[in-house]
Amino acid sequence: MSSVDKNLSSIEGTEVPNASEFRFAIVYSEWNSTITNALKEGAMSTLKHFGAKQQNISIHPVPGSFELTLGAQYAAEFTDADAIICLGCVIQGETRHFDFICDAVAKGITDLNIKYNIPVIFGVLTPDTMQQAIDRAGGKHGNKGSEAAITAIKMLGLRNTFIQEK
Ligand code: DLZ
Repeated sequence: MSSVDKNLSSIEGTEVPNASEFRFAIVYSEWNSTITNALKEGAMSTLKHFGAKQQNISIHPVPGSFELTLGAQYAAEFTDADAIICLGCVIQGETRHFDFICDAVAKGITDLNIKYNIPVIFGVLTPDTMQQAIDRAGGKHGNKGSEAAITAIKMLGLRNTFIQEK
């Protein structure tokens, strides 16, 4: 299914919990900063749209997407974040660097979800071209940073549902 069909940036009709009591850390890559800054802005404005308080959102840059895993681990260890949103953009190049970075960060972030038992959201674009990245960072395919923020809030809502039912 294409990202057009799964565009969570169209938030009407989706049930997103109130985020006013949640704390978030955003870890973002400085590589492809035009894109990652747009993802970060999308994430922040969406968190606030759903009630998150500015003082409950901490922002942490890392050099490249490969460093997102350790950046997120630091956030899990050293902040009181309920959820961590990782934002990056790895563009397919002529070498296998792309595969190594994408595989490593996907696995690293997956492991952090389990290790810390908190949502660590994979908001990493892996496009073939810069235009595809632009399209997904506030362009015609929405803003994947915004979608990552919604995912974080929904996962915290799910956590609270389980806690209340216990
Ligand atoms: C080295 C590299 C390359 C070639 N491409 C990207 C990219 O498209 N997106 C990105 O976020 N980072 C890239 N990097 C940097 C790596 O993520 C990492 O910072 C370095 O390999 C140092 O560990």
